[in-house]
Amino acid sequence: MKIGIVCYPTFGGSGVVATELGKGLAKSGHKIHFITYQQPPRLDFFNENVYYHEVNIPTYPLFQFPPYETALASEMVSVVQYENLDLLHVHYAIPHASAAYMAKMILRSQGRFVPVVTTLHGTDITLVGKDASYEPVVTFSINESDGVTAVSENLRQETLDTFSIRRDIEVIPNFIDLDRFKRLRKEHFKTAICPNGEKLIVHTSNFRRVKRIDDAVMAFYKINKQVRSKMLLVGDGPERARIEKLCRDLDIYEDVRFLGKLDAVEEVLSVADLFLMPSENESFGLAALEAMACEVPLITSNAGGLPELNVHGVTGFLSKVGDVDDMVKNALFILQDDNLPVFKHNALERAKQFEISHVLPQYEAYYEKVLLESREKVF
Ligand code: GMT
Repeated sequence: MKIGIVCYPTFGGSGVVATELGKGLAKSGHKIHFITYQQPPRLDFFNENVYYHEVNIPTYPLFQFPPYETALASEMVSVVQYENLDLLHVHYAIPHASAAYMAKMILRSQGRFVPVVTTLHGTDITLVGKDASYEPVVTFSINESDGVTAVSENLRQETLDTFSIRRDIEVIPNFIDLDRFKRLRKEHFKTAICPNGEKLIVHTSNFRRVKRIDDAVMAFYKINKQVRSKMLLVGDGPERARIEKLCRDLDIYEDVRFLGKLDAVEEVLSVADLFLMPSENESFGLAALEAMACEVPLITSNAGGLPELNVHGVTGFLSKVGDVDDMVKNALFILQDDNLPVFKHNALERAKQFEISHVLPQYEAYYEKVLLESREKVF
């Protein structure tokens, strides 16, 4: 198949999933055309089946906001026409689904039909999408997509509960490449960070409010009073300055390191003993899956799709959003020497269920289904 993939080319989960999906499909022989405003961070290799089309967004003094959606739709039209694409797969509803609808209509006016698959990732539904400023467009473009997938059952249900959706939504979870995400031998790194045998606790995110990083830091503060530990915070974003201040106020700045955005996050995860994800909302929790693949047990909130990933009492524990004391109690249980190896083992076993080789065929089968139904629509 010749597939156009549209995504946000950032370190964020939706961009990572879209890029890794495209890479996987290209390795399976499909021709993949990325259409983005910048090279996605994980698109850093050569493959004869991968093409990259940059969306050029010309500015003009009249524009307070450059019309990205218009430029994107035009680029989609051009790539579909000249590369003869079979299908467009857009990740994140806003504004990619509506831009794809515009491209589809332009192409249709020229006698060319291209089906559009939209994947919902979370914040496009749970945070931004339901805002009245966007809701009518989100509802319309989901309904007008030829196929819609959501990354968890919880997100599927939330989409159906929030918007007036007249179509099926297929659940296809996030996935992991276990060749890349595995526990690497990085003992020297562990010794450098934890010179006195401390436990190592990790959080990775884009440092947005929805991640409740204060809860992660407060949990660490309390854990550290009972079990000597260190904390690594990977990522960056709007909450960074506030969280740094919190660490100074709690006088734990010596024990907490901010690593910023990292490409090789698996190297950090390889030396971690525990991963914290206390999010207010989390449609799937790709960062937690990456941790599990590196044999790191989880302490998460029970928000969104996290219960579909983190098996309570097996791969870690779930707590109510904001219940830091419960997270601390569970963390101390996992960190006991007798328990830690069991949870680590279980985390990896669970991660195996989300191996890319299981999930990629689900997307391929879904594309086939959409293409078949679309042909029926056209003829
Ligand atoms: O986590 C973020 O804030 C980034 C966000 C995104 O859209 O890039 O991630 C969302 O999509 C990921 C991939 O499907 C999911 O694993 C994340 O759980 C989801 N984030 C939220 O729902 C907050």
